[in-house]
Amino acid sequence: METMKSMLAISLALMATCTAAVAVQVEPVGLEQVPDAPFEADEATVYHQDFEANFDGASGEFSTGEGQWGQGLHMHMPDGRYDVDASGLDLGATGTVEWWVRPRPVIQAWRDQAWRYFMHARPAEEGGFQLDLWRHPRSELRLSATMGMEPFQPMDYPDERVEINTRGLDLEEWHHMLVSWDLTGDTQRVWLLLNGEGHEMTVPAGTFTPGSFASIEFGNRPSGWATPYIPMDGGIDEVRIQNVSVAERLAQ
Ligand SMILES: [Ca+2]
Repeated sequence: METMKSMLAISLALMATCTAAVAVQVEPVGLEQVPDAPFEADEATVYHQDFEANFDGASGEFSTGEGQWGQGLHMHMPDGRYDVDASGLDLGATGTVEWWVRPRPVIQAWRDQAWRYFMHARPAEEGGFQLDLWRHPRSELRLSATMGMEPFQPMDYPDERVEINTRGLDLEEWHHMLVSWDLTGDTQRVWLLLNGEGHEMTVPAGTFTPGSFASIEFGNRPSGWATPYIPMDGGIDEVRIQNVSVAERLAQ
């Protein structure tokens, strides 16, 4: 009887795994236009930082220096980071975070062997919807969407992820990053675009429970993780957060 029970449990687990794998669909998409000027605040913009004047949120080792436009924030080894307090932002079931990045060219971050963290959208409630964007030689640039995620998960976890190969990127240039989500409707959608090209991931409604965010964090390990530092080591500029998804800006 115990054997049958455990066989049944294994079968159910396998079925659940297969269902999840089929449920996640990833399609290539592109922006109609990559931004070619500093962002203009529009009615959907809930946060904008160009690093041209005094700003809050940077901590650890950091300095200001050349940006994509004017001045940018340079986050240094080992603990430089930039955190946006998202608790007061009108950000929930839909949103877009975009910014420009330039890891220090000498570290060859787009093709090296290190684990580097680019962004973490930290949920207001523990176990809430969160987004993680990082690069690792085995995963390339990866955006994952989870309901809470512990560090040091297996490399093939979770199924709800989008990856972009970064090996061809120019080490000297600034690059446009965009992460977006829309958890409303019959399918929930999450996007990752790098220099205007990337992927749309769709999952069935109910896969993720929309919630608000405590912080949007850039350039190092997520706050609260007891891991060693995971520095991006380089510059960011023109951080913009909107409370709408990128859907209407995609090329048809
Ligand atoms: Ca700037």
